[in-house]
Order: sequence, then structure tokens, then C-alpha cells
Amino acid sequence: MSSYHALTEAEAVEFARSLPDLFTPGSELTSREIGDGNLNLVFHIVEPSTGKSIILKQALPYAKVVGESWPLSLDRARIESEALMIQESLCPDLVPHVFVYEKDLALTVMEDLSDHVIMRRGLIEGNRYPLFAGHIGRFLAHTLFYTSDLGMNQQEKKLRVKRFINPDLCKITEDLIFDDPYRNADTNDVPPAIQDAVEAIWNDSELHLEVAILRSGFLTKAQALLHGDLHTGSIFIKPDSTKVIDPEFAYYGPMGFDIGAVFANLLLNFAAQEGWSKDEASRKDYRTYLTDTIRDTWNVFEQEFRSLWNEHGVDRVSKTPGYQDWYMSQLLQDAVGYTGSKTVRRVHGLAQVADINKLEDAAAKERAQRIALRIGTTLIKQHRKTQSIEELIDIAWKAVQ
Ligand code: SR1
Ligand code: MG
Repeated sequence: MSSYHALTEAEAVEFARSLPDLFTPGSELTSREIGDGNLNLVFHIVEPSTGKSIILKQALPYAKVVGESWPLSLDRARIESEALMIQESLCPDLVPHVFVYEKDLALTVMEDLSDHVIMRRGLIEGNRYPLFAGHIGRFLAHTLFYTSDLGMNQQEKKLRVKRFINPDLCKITEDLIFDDPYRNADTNDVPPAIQDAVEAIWNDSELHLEVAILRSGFLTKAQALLHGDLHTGSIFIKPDSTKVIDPEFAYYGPMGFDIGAVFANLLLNFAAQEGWSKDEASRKDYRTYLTDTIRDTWNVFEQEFRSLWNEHGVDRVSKTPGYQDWYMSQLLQDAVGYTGSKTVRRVHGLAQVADINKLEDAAAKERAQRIALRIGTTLIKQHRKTQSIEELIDIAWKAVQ
């Protein structure tokens, strides 16, 4: 089974059986392919007699969501497993443990998190996660700081940049986030009810300039090792635990891109609340929970990041008075801009989100789409002027008035 081919459920069991020390020798194992993402196979392997379980994640040589016409490098499985191991060394409680990476099969064996739920689903169900902002703020601060020139040896960082060159997955982002939503591209899936709002985006040259500036940061600003796709479908959660999964889009890019991914996906849920909340009071309450989570995440991130910088910074020049404040203000502006970009693409681009698309009521769905576009485009246009996280939150609330 050593040369690459997509595994069947039976072969996944056979592979799991060959792993040392995970299961009882000779015991029965079950296997189910549970992957519901856009790119990979995911096998859930269970030993019923003991309840032990693991996940086998296998990269396919094409984008599953589109088909074999969109080839993708299998090297992303290496990138994902190495990123997970680096993240585990920095935040052991916030990512799944990797047991084995098998290069020839592009296969990663990792801890099973099925006692958690995917956060997007948890939010759609109206659940609240009071520890999330602290967890994700710390994840962002530690993974971004310690992989940047501020927190690691700068020569080693350059070698790491090389190891995380991820052209196929970056190209997906470059096209689907920074290009296609702003023109009449074949990949778009424009909801007919909002054709007018989408065409306004295609014709908005002020918006296009700001998107080009954000894209330039994504293409060239190798600040830190990013997760690269940190939406709420890449987070497993339960009330006392948060686990960040799926860093196959990892590469060296602008820190604000990961922060913006978290904010954008909270805002997509915010936009859809007219469909999910049962009345006006609960809608306002849940939206407040979501914007409080954004504020708390930023505040935890900023405080942790600054204290890591002050206590563990390795770069003499970065201690220059005023530099840290300048850096943090650029970082906030990037985060706001990428929040906007990552919000807009989920409304009429390829790979939309269940927060909006699962709404059954057509009027509620249209309203959610229009709100999300309003929030996203305003954030993109305002990002270079933003001074405080409160401005992002105000933009969200104004869009629902
Ligand atoms: C072709 S892949 C589409 C999207 O799925 C992933 O989760 C990324 O967000 C990507 O843009
Ligand atoms: Mg993913």
C-alpha cells in the first residue's frame, strides 16, 4: 500500500492496523469516510472493544469540491502535518496531536476530536463558547509571534519560509478571495436575488484598489507561518476546549490574514441571524455575543502578542521605541481588510458557508447575503484608516440597522 492511491474504507483499516501502539493487536476496527470539506478524504477509525479512535486524513490530487479538472499538489499533506506539529509545540492544548505522517500516501494520522463539534455548526445552533476568544487569541498570538522575525532566529525563519512554499493552495486563495468575486468569473455562484449588489461590486473601482492592496500583502508579506484557512469550519469546539484543525493552506504570509479569517466567519454568522434567531431580542443578544467575541479575541491577541514581544522578542531593532505601536496598528488594519475580503468571497464566490446557505427562508437568506456584502465591502474600503477594533464592530452593527 506504499504508492499513492486514494484509500478505500477497508484499506484505511488495514493501514490503521499496521500502526504500532495505537490499537490492540488483532482487534476489530471500523472505518467510515466522514470528509465533508472541499479537498480531502477523512477516515474515522474506531476500535469498538476499547472505544479508542483516530483520524486518517488523506489528500486527494485534486480539489474534491470541483473535481479532477482542478489538480492540487499532494505536498499539502506534508505542509499540513508540519504546520500542526509546529502549532502543537507552541499551543499543545489547541491543536490535534499528529501520530504519523505517511508521505507516499499523503496521509496524516491524528487525534480524533469527535467529542467536539465543528464551530460553524455550533454557532448555527446558537451555542456560545465563552472560552473561545481566550483560546483563539492565544493561538493567534503564539503561532504568529514565534514563527515571525520577532520571535525566532531570522536565518531559520528564511529556511522555514522555503519549507512552507505552498503554491497550489495559495493560488486558490489568490483567485477565490482576491480576484474572482470582483469580476464576472466562472467560479462564482451568484445568488439571483442579489445580482444587483454583486454587479455593484464588479463595478466598484474604489473597492478594487483596496482589494489589490490586500492581495499584494497576501502575495508578498512573509510575516509569519499562517494557518491560512482559519474559518469556523477549521475549528473543533466544545465548551471547555478549542482545537484548530486543517492547516493545509499554511504558508508565510501577513498575520492579519489569519485574524481576519476568524472575524469574517463570526460576522457571516452575525449577518445570518435574522434567519437563525427566533425573535428580535435573541437576535440582538446573539449578535452582541458574536461582536463581543471579536473584541475579546483582538484584545487577548494584542495583549499576548505585545507581552511575548516584550518578554521573548529576539530582534534588537524591533525594540526601537514606537516600532511596536506602528506594527500593531498595521496589523489591525490588515486584519480588518482581510476580514472584509474573507466575508465577501463567501457570499457569491466558490465555497460558500452554511451559516447563510442553509437558511430556508428566502427573504432571510437574501437579507443575510446583503448584510454580509455591506459589512465586507465597508471593511475593505475602510481598512487603511482603521485605528481601533471598535470601528470594525461599529461597521457590523450599522449594516444591520
Ligand atoms: C477549492 S477549495 C475552496 C475553499 O475551501 C477551503 O476551505 C478554502 O477556504 C478554499 O478557499
Ligand atoms: Mg479545510
